[in-house]
Amino acid sequence: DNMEDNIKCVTCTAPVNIAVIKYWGKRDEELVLPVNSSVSVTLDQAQLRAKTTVMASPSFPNDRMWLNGKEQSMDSKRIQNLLNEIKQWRKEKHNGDTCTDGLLMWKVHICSENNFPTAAGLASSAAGYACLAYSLAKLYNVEGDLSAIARRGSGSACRSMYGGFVEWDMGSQEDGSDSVSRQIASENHWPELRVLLLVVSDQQKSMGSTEGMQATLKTSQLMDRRIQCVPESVEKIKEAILKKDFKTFAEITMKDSNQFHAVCLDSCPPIFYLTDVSKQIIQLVHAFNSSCGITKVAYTFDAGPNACLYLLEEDVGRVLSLICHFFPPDKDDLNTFVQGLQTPSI
Ligand code: 2P0
Repeated sequence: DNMEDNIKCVTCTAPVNIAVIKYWGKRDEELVLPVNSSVSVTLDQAQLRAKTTVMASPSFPNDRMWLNGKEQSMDSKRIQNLLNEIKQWRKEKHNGDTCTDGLLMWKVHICSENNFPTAAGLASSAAGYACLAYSLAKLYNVEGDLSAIARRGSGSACRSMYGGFVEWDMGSQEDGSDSVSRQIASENHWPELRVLLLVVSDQQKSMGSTEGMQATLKTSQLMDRRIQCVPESVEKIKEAILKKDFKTFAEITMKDSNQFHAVCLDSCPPIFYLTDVSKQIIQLVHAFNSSCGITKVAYTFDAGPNACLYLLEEDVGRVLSLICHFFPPDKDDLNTFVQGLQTPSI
């Protein structure tokens, strides 16, 4: 971070968030404005995170970007919109006087990496764009509601700007100025709450979220009904979070996940994100809850087959052993693990 050395460099990390009330569908593609509000839980950065370094220098001939070591095109509209908006903030701060502001003329290099599979329905874009928005704001030394900037990169990214429990308010303004996220409760609010991520597949998903939601909005008749239902679910789950009412939290979470996958199935052609293994996990959770006589575990699935389970700390042991019993790791996984132990890794 030294302008005299003719390079300015910032590195940040950002966490993943998993929605319990899903975002699916945009009313404005350009501004990334959703058709419904959503609610999520931000995960601990110690385990899953994006890490982004942004650099600006007069010696860079163009803007360039790398994701997990592979160069990506900077032509992406989302990246351009995000970068332009941050630069606009900087201009406004300096009263539009770009001539004296060398930094705005310098090109940027962006390097981002995730420590988990990208595009496997593990919310990698959320952490990535949240991290990019935050790093660029630091680079350009601007302040403001960064959730609106992150949103321009990827809708769900605006929820990764806060820890704990977060709501992304869909807002009502045409310019998107009130489509921002805010914290419902902090990361210290419900320390007994745990998340288990069951990686069913780390392959890239077949249909990206952006295309998927467009198809659903265009073709699903059930989607209108979903849009009517969400506001009540949002209010109820916020109340359950504040009261630490796990049963209500869990039941709304599962219902919303199933409703989201129902509108996917109702799209034409239908969109399938759940696999047979995902469905077995759903059945296992319901069987476990009914054998306990109380809802102890909730599942939720994003635009991919991987399961996210919410449960309380006291039940983690029992649930993990149940999962390991019914879904034992296969031999190849074991071999990889053993080889991994034998080969020194960085
Ligand atoms: C969510 N998903 O609320 C929902 C649930 C996937 C299923 O937000 O087009 O990558 O970049 O705004 O944010 C994934 O959508 O989509 C997503 P864009 P994004 O987490």
